[in-house]
Amino acid sequence: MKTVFSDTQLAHAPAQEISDGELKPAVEIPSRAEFVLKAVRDRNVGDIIAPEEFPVRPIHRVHAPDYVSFLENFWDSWTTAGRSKEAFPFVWPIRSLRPDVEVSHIDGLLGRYSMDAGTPLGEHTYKAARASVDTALTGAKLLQGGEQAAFALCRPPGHHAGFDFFGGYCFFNNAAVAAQYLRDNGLNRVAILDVDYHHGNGTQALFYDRPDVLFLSIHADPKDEYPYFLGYADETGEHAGTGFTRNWALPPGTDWESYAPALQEACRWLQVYKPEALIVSLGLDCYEHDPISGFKFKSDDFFRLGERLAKVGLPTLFLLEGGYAVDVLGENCVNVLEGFAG
Ligand code: Q9C
Ligand code: ZN
Repeated sequence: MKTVFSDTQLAHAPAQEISDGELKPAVEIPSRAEFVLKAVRDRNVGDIIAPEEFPVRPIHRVHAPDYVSFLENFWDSWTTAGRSKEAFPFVWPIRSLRPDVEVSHIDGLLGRYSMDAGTPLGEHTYKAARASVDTALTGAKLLQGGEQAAFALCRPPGHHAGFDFFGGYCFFNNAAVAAQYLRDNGLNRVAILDVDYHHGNGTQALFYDRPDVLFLSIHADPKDEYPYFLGYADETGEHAGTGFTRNWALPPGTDWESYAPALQEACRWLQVYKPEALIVSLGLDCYEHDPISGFKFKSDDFFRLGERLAKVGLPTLFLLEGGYAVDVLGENCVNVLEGFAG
């Protein structure tokens, strides 16, 4: 299986994040990708190739052009306002405020285009996020070229990012851009299975009213866990997309034994839907020692995850999402890929 990765993805290197009422060392850091890359090399998963550089068009198929421009121009506006360190939003146009007004100040724009205060932006965030999308798109292109599987080593991750907002360490929704790209290039039905510990709110929302992209997500119950405000079992799609979203919201402390039945059901939905390609939003934060998560996967369980996905028998694009136990991230990730490859 080929792996796609670009060093440009390392340029986004946040120092700190707002967490638990204090500024703490950031967890979505470049070494995540470096550890995964090292494991891919050491265990001979396959060739590692650089992504092709794509134009902005496939991103505009999923994200609002004004949002893309906001990210592109962010560092200029930020430094023009006299700031020099990382940015965090701190005010949002919720309910009784006006989301429709056009604000000028960067502090207003940060709130307009975000969902949380936990996602630092810096000088190189935009170019790293663009490179991460290029990696996802190159992976999609490998499937189109007839590969049975590919691994897009995306970073920063994508599944929390929506039509016009960033959050949850995500800026562009890599999985959604890849799915739309496959749709625009000849595939009629694409499925996304999100196994990150956190609900993929951005991906769900982007395809919520569409039957052509099935979205399945297995994650920590949002009543106990980020992103809190989406990802409940009663969210199943709307309009033409009714029935084409499914959520398995599992309790704190879930281990492989109690996870497996949800995965089994999700795989059955895939068999019924019969997509032409499967995109796996591969978070590794279900791991028992993940520093910000509460599930109990052992490293070996990631093999089983890969094995179960292989049984579905679809052309599959694995795309890295979360996972913050940095030193074992590579091992856990390659366990999935090896389990899949058999
Ligand atoms: N005290 C992904 O896994 N909340 N994003 C962290 C830490 C945000 C995770 C709170 C979690 C976002 C892609
Ligand atoms: Zn996650």
